[in-house]
Amino acid sequence: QHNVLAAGEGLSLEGEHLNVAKISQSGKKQRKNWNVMWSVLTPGQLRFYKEKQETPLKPGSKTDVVQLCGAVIAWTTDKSSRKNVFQVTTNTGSEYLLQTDSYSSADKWYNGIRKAIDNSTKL
Ligand code: I3S
Repeated sequence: QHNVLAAGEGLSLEGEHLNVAKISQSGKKQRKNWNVMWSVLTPGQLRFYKEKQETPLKPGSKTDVVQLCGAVIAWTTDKSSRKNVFQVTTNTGSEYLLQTDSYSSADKWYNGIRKAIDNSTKL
């Protein structure tokens, strides 16, 4: 059975500043450090840019590319005192907290990332 889905439909979110804290890298816990990142969701990846105009391949780029295939997403209330926090855990054991004060914006990103995970995981 085929799942009919227009290419990229509902799977991309372009450009918004989100608060991001990477709390684990390859299964190793890291000190929580919130950064404002320009966030872009594409069908299989979540990208965080330090600058809005940053080009991905610029040398010394702070861009972080989160592979969504096999990732897990969940709202969390016990990893931060902030509101509207959700966690994305990659299949390589990196953990990111994402947050924004606007619930509607957080919910939009949560749902977009959840769909992108579902779609990249079943490919
Ligand atoms: O889970 P924590 O340690 O309470 O998280 C806080 C720390 O990351 C803190 O940084 P310092 O450890 O350098 O003070 C941040 O300033 C806080 O924002 C973190 O707590 P929230 O509840 O904002 O995630």
